[in-house]
Amino acid sequence: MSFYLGLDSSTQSLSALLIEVDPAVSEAGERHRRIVLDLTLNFDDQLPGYGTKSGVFQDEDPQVVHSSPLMWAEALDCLFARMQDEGVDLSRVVAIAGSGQQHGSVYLGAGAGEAFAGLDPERSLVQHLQGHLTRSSAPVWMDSSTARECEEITSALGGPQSVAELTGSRAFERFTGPQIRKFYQQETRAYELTDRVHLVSSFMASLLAGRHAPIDPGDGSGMNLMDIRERDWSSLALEATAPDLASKLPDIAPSTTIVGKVSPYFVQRFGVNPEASVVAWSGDNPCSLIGVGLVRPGQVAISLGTSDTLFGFMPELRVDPAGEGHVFGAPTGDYMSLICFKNGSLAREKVRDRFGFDWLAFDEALAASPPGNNGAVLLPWFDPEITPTVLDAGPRVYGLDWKDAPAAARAVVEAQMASMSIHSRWMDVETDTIYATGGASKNWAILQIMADVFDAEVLPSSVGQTAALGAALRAWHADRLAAGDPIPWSVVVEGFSAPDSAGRVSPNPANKEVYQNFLRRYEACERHALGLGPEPDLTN
Ligand code: XUL
Repeated sequence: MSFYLGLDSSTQSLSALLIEVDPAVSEAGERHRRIVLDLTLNFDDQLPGYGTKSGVFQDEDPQVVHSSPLMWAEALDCLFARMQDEGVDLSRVVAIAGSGQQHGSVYLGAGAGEAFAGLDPERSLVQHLQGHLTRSSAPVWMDSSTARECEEITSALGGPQSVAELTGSRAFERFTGPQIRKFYQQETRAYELTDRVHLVSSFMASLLAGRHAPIDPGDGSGMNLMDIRERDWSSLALEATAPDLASKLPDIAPSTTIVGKVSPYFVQRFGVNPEASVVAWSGDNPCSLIGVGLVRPGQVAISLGTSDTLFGFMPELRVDPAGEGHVFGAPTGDYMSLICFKNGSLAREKVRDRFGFDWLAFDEALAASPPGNNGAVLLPWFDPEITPTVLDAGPRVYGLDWKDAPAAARAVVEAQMASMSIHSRWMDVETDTIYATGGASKNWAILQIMADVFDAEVLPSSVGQTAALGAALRAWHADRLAAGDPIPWSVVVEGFSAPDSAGRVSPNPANKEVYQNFLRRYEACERHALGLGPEPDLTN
C-alpha cells in the first residue's frame, strides 16, 4: 500500500490529508483506497504569536490584507510534527502535492535558494528563512488595494478585454501582477533586492523540495502575468507590470511536474520517506476541482469557505465578456471557469455573531423565515467585495430589519446564492446538479437555499477538505505518470470524490417562482447600489 499526502495552505489553516492506495487492481477491477488521516492546524489558535485574525493581519485600511510567510513555514513544521505525534508512518509516503490559497505572494532575496538547499534539521524552517524575506508580509487574495495598478496594467495592455483574452481574467486587485507592481512602485529598493517572487503554493513546495519550485498553470493564471493559452509568462504582461520581472519569477511547469525528492530536512526531522517526490503545488480552487471530481464538462461546484467560489471544468477556453469571472488552468491540462466572492464564511459568521448564535441556532433562524424573505434584500459587502467589484465596504439593505434575526440570517444566505447565480451566467453551464463543498456545505438549511435559488440538485461532498484531497489525488496521478503507468483522471477521482448522495438536497418546486422573483429583485438592488440602476421597487 502506498501513501500520498495532500497539503492545503489556506487562508485560515494548514491541513494534511493522507490517502492510501493499493498499487494493484484486484481481479474484480477494484483498487483498495482510503483516507488515512485528515488533520488541520488553525493559524489563529495554534500559532497565536503571529497575531492573525482569521489567518490575516488587520490593517487600518480595510483594503490592505496581508499574512505571514513565516507563519506558513512554521505551520509546515508543526503539521509534520503532529503527524509524527499521531503515529503516522511517514516513511510510506510516495509523493506529496499541495494546494495554496491563490494569488498571495512571497518575496525572497538572492540567498533563499541556498537556504532551501541547505535546510538543517537542527533548526526550524522559520530560522532558515530569517533574513531572506525582502517583504516581511505577503499580500493575500483578500487584498483590494491595487485599483490604480490594475488601471495602469490594463491601459498598457490595451483594455480589460485584451487583458482577459491574454491572461484569462481582466486585471483584478488581488491578482499577483498588480500586487507586484504596487510593491515595485512603493518599495522600489526592496523590489530590486527581490530575487524570486513565489506564490503561496510554490513557496510551500520550495520548502518541501529544498529548492525553488515552479508555479503550475492553475495558480499561474491567477496572476495576470501568464499567457493562458501558452501556459507560460507573457512578456507583454510582465513588461506592463514591473521591470526585470522575468528574472524574478519561477518557471511555469505543468501541474504534474515532479519538483524533486523531498528535502532531507523532512526525512531527518520527521521520518519522511527519503524517496518521496514533491509534486508541483497548485491553487486551492484548481485542487478542489479534482477533489470534488470535476474532470468532465457539464457540472459545477460551489465551495463555501473563507471565500465562496463557484467553478466548473472547461474544455475550451472562453473568457467572461463582462470581466467578472476567471479562467484558470485546470490540473488536468484543460481549463476551469471560476467566480470568487470575498464575503463568504466571514460574512455568514458576522451575521451569526451579531445574534450570538451557534450554527444550529443559525439554521433554526433560517427555518423561521420564509423563502424570499418577504422581499427583504441584503447586499452582504461587509468587506470590500470581489464580485461585483465593491471597494467601499459596508452591507447595503433594502427592506431588511437588522433586528429581526431570522430575516437577517436568511438575507445573507439568499444574497450569497443569488449573487453566485447571477454572476455565473457567463459560464453557460446547465446547472442541474451542484457539488457543494467547504465548511458551510455541512449545513443543510444553507444547501436548501442553494438548491432553491439555482433550481438544481445539490450534492454535498463526502470529504470536508476537498482542496487537500485534490492535492493528494494529484500526488498519486503525477507519481504514476512519472513511473510510466498513467492513470486516467476519471479513475483517479473515482471513489474518493464521490459525493454524499444520502445528503442530496432537491429544490422545492413550491419555491421556484419565489426565487425567480427574488433573483430579479436582487439584481435590481445590486444595480441600484452600484449606481447602475434606479431605486428598486420592492413591492413586487
Ligand atoms: C480565488 C480566490 C480565493 C482564494 C481563497 O480566485 O481568490 O478563492 O483562492 O483561498
